[in-house]
Amino acid sequence: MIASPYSSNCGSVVYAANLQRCMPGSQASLELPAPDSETEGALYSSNLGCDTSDGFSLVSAFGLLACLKTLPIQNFATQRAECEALGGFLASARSIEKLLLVQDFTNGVSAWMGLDDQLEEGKLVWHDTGLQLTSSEHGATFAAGEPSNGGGVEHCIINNFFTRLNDVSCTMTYPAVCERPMS
Ligand SMILES: [Ca+2]
Repeated sequence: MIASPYSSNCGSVVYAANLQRCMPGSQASLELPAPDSETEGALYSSNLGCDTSDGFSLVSAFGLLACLKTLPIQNFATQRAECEALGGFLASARSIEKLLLVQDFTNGVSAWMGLDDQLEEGKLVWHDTGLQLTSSEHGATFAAGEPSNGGGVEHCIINNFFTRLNDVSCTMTYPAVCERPMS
């Protein structure tokens, strides 16, 4: 679960998801142009805890926020290294809401996620926390019958497999979703 940054950042203002910025309290109208950040100051910063350098975007959907970037098609190890070099981790999705947010972001194209059992078969570990996949997380996010370890070679995780997670060979090539922690 990602904490909402705007609950602490906005104070007496509200967050306008379509504008991706804080707006003045109940007087805000989404029909009006956004305030000029030059004159209104940091209150109207659009970052809201997402470092948007290097092409990352603040994504808002299903009641969650995440700081995401897609990486072009590569194998799992290459994607993990490139994402970590950007100060991120391959995206996590411990809930169906987070998984749907990520899959929305990739427009239904399968992409590498931050979860694998390369170290020990059957022990899937999240990259962002180092913690093992729980049974409830598995039930919420994996496709039926997955992870299957098909052919004994499926140790890395993609999304958008019948709208859920699936294990495939780490040497296959997919885009990846890189996620930066929200500050
Ligand atoms: Ca599989």
